[in-house]
Amino acid sequence: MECSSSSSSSSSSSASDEEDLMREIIINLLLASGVYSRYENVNIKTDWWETALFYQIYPRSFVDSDGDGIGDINGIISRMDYLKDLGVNAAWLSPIFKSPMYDFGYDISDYYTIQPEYGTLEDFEQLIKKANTLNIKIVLDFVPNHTSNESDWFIKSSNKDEYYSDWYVWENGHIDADGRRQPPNNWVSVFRKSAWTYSKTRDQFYLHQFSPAEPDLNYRNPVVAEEMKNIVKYWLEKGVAGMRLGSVNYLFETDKDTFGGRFPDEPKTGKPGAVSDDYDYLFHIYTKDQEETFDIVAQFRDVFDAMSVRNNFTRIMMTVARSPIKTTVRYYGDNYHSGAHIPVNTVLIDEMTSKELDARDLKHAIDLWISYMPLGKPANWVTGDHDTSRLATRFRPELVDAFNMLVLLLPGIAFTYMGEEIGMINGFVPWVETKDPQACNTNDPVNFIDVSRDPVRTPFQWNNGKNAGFSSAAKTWLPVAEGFESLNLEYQRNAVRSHYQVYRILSNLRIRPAFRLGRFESLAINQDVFAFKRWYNDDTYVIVMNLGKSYQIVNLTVFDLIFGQLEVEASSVQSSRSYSDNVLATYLDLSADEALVLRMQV
Ligand SMILES: *[C@@H]1O[C@H](CO)[C@@H](O)[C@H](O)[C@H]1NC(C)=O
Ligand SMILES: *[C@@H]1O[C@H](CO)[C@@H](O)[C@H](O)[C@H]1NC(C)=O
Ligand SMILES: CC(=O)N[C@H]1CO[C@H](CO)[C@@H](O)[C@@H]1O
Ligand SMILES: [Ca+2]
Ligand SMILES: [Ca+2]
Repeated sequence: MECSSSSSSSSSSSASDEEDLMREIIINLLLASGVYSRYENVNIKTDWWETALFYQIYPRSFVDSDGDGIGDINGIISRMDYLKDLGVNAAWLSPIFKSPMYDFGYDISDYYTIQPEYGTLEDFEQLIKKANTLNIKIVLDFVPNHTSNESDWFIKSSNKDEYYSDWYVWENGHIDADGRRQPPNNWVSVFRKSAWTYSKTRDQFYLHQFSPAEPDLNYRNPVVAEEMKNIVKYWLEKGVAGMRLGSVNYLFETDKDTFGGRFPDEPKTGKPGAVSDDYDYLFHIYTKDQEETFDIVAQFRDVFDAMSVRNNFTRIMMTVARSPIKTTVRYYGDNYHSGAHIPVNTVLIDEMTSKELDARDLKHAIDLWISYMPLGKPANWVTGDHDTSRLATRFRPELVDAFNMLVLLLPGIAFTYMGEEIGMINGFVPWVETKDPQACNTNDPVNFIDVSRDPVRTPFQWNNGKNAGFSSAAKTWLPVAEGFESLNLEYQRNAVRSHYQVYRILSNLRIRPAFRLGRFESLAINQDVFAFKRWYNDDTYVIVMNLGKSYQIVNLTVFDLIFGQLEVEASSVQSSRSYSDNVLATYLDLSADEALVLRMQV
């Protein structure tokens, strides 16, 4: 097979000529529909989501349309064309429902209403409309585990309203020897400190696995489960293509009836340095991954399936459960329980914890997911979200393209957290401007930085104007990250080589059968160089990345059936290679941090 683009002659002229040529090639590559239409004829049916590129929008920080310093739905509408341009198939939005914002929307007070500062239901309907015209799907974050402590449901429950009384997990505490009120047991919340907060109104403690502003719903009450399913139905009927069920592994706590009616203490981990307020002080055997969870997940799935049949368009369910691998992949479902379409895979975050990247660790992480997930289901890859340090900061800015190559070209579904396509770095948010409850909870103006999630939520950097083009406000809800004058979309759009340009090339490559449907094989060629092969019929690619800080020479014929010459299809920004350059399979020199997408010449 031969790529239908005919530019095989690579001239070696002056740098600026070469840049012009490069730009021209990129533009042709992206715009000449003929290049890609050939691939679209491959007649293997995949459903829309199975190879989709998902883009996560954190609405508060994407675009502010009305100058109040807070991103909003109209802002998102105004940039839908940008998503189209990027090659995105679906956007998933962090929560946009009504919320007092103690946890920035993850504490929902009304699942049927849009948070007013983000817009109205009409705005949201406009968003769906606009997305439909561009053939982009919209997925919403749902947060089934807990509501806001300021929701009507919780207020009524606190007041022992007959209907709502059992909607939350209420327990008596006890008075200790010193006459102090103590919580029911030793459970600790993910955000530190006791998972129980006393309610004066009800004279009982309520459970919150996250912040005290986020009381856990009681899924042992069937009325609660029904109501939550109704919410899913409501939004699917509004036209959303799916919902993301965050923290599903926290839905159930152990059945206290099997412990004589009292929730038991969780055992201590004995982890050095962990104090009783810390989440890792305990093993969470009674508060995470309970068996009942898989049953409720299957019940939710039924709602999605019913809706998919009704409208002849698959509505997808994503689940997030950061658990041991064998547990996480159970959310795919089995013979007894249907599961999620997409159990979100965070191995590229959870397993790649060292700044000193090792190609063998990377191979190991990828193999981990592929080995444990059920055969025949699509994999999915995530390198970041609104809780996780950005790629450029977690590793090195030079490795942004390599990680985008992984996410976009590994088999299956890809997720990009907004800003990773331009390699945004964590912003600096000082203590006085800190908003994240997880950081505030430390009460520590020095060490808060270790847990604060604000740095990854700073406004999207559109251009070098006021507030990086995010907002016209005098002050934005979080400060714009330093360095936006040169690290922004507009700058990268005009640059010949930039993370953005690489990303667009990758999202176009993704459409080819080798990446949509092809087989996969990977190798840690040595400690620093990771490579993988994707092929479909005789169309074969090798993606190779030097994760180390020194020059490397590798021989790609270590892969079966790789030989001769390979042509460069994409190269990381610091690579000296350009599109259509040739390299020898037997001898490839890679500079530090260089990453390439190569195509076999046959
Ligand atoms: C809800 O929780 C937040 C955070 O803990 C607290 O500041 C607020 O007062 C609570 N609201 C009510 C109505 O109790
Ligand atoms: C369902 O949609 C597919 C394409 O998305 C179409 O081929 C098929 O005919 C549709 N079926 C019905 C019953 O409308
Ligand atoms: C990745 C993710 O969705 N994280 C959220 C999990 O739930 C907590 C509590 O609602 C949020 O604070 C996180 O942002
Ligand atoms: Ca706004
Ligand atoms: Ca729960």
